Amino acid sequence: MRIGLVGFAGSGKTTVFNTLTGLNVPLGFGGEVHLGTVKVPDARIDTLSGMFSPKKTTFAEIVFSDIPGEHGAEHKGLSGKALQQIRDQDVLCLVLRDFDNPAIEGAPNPGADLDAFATECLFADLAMIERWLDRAKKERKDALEISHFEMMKATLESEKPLRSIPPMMLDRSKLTSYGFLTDRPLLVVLNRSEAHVADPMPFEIRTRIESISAAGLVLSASVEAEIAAMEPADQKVFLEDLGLTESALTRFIRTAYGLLDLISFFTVGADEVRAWPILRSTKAKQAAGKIHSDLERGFIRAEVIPYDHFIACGSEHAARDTGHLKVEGKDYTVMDGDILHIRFNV
Ligand SMILES: Nc1nc2c(ncn2[C@@H]2O[C@H](COP(=O)(O)OP(=O)(O)OP(=O)(O)O)[C@@H](O)[C@H]2O)c(=O)[nH]1
Ligand SMILES: [Mg+2]
Repeated sequence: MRIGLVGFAGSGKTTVFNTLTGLNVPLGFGGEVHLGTVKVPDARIDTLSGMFSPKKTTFAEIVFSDIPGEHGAEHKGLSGKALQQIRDQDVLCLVLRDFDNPAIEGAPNPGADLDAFATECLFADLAMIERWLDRAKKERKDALEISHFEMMKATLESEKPLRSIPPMMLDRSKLTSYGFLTDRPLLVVLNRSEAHVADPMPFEIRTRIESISAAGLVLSASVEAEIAAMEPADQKVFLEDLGLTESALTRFIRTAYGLLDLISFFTVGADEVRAWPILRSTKAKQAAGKIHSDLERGFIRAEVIPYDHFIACGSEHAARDTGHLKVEGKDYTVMDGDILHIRFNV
């Protein structure tokens, strides 16, 4: 999964990026896009790895991109280059400044920044759709496709993002090549000063976030950066002192997974124990395709043991003998924590 950190100059994107990835990219304005990969912590993988002692243990991964904001006297927004980089991401994470930054004039106004970002994305999508419609009418495109674009245009004109259109009303598989900005799942991070780390999200901002079908998270990047640099035992004490129970990374990943409706299935064996992130409601055959296209093409059946049953039985053998291993066909809906073994023939 790719998550792009975006937002206006000096909002704390690089600080958040360093905290999440454990890297140490220098702060300061502008620069290039930075990439960082993190493992998605999963205690179930730790347990399975302990049981199989495999040659390799592979966690699900998230690749974060730190996309710099635009710098310039009059322009406070996203550059064309940033917009292009945003289109490659699975999820956008908008970092809003809610602390005093001496390099930026004026008090923070995260609500206004959120509106400015939402509007900028909305206009970029609207311009793209209007161009498409102009061309489509000349070229006599399919009437159904035109009606879908008209509906998207009306949605944007009523100041709603495309992600607010329910799946049953729009076939998104036909839209992937456009990379619409307002159709990306959006996670809004309110980056606060140290004094307000444990305060809840202000009502006014929460309402705005809900109105654009996004998810929200509060953190203080500079505090989290300090915590990330500590020994694990000290981290816990420090978090508790602040009135927090989990690090930003843990909260961040859980929110992102929830937003995307992601779950994990597992494959186990002496060679590798591995977590595979998939969208909830994925069928067994498509899930097999995540492992390798041959497994999808030549899919015969899936042998499934739910994680909890596996742990209760203690081994694959015991699970099989006690009827906890189910044989499922291609249309089986894979559940979070399923241990899969795919039978295939190509
Ligand atoms: N007080 C406080 N300062 C912060 C916080 N997060 C970031 N800063 C400071 O704000 C300044 C800018 O932070 P960066 O992370 O470089 O901001 P950025 O969004 O990456 O900026 P660009 O890359 O220029 O778009 C730095 O001096 C940080 O130390 C925070 O949570 N609290
Ligand atoms: Mg930066």
